[in-house]
Amino acid sequence: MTITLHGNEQQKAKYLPMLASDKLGAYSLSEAGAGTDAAAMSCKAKLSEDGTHYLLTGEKMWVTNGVSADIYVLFAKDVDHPDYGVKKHGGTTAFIVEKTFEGFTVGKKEDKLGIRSSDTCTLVLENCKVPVENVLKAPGKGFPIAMNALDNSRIGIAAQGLGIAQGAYESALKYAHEREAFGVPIARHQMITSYLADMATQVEAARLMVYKAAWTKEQHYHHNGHRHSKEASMAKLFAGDTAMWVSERAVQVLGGYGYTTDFPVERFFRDAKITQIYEGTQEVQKLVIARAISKDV
Ligand code: COS
Repeated sequence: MTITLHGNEQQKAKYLPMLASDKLGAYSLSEAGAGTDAAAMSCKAKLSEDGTHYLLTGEKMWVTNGVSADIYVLFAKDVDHPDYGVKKHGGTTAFIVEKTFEGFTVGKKEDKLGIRSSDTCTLVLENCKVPVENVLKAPGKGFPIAMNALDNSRIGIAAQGLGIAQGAYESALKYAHEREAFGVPIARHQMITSYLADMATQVEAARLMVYKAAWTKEQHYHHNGHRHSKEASMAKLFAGDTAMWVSERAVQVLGGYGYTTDFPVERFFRDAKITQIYEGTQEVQKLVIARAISKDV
């Protein structure tokens, strides 16, 4: 969670034990009109007259674990910050918000195609009262915190995509060796053999990209290496597409059975899709990669 990296000692002392126990944390950046274009967020924060707290107004969207969480790292624009209205992301501030804070409510819970065991919802802020000591780093310093968190979490989504692909591939492999057609296991029919070989290769390539991104991240934090934005986006892009492609092929290998809930591949197929969308769409990953490689010219 971002708090680990950006919180001050007081914030760490208060919140890390909570998160180490039974409390869940959530990250809240997106809004209805600010997904890919994160800097376009419209949630506002205004310092109270006595300077003790901020009042947050607006609505956040697509908050993973938003219903179950107790603590949120939530982004809003400080309207009194000198950069507000000057830079597009000007004034963006990261706040630690507790569910019990006055003016905070959990909004609509989404009914989703996949990842149904994790809730996704909106958060409604109506003059939500957040103490000034709950600002991460400093007012106006939130946008790099948000981007930096995404550099890290995209590796997590890449790993999720890899896990989905691996699960789908293993199900298809097992089924293809058990199911017979024309007197032999379907794994011995060349077309299925070809699918399985491609699936295995894609999964292996995705695994190496996830490991490379994780290694680059470690080099960045512990050995002064370059920032891992490009590697994280490449891993997420490749592993997300691999999850989608492999899980779709797995359904195909299982045929009609793959389309039913008797086998896990229909779930892998539904779950795979989100890895091409959240933590930044595949199109955003390409943007990040393209910006990074243009620096090499
Ligand atoms: N780490 C730290 N800081 C970063 C950064 C990174 N990876 N990437 C950008 N920044 C900083 C820049 O240095 C810049 O700071 P200054 O203005 O102080 O120089 C600031 O952030 C703005 O950067 P930039 O101009 O590149 O921002 P853009 O508005 O062009 O947006 C994209 C860039 C599209 C890449 C960004 O909005 C993005 O990642 N969008 C997708 C968001 C997303 O993934 N949402 C889904 C999950 S969250 S629920």
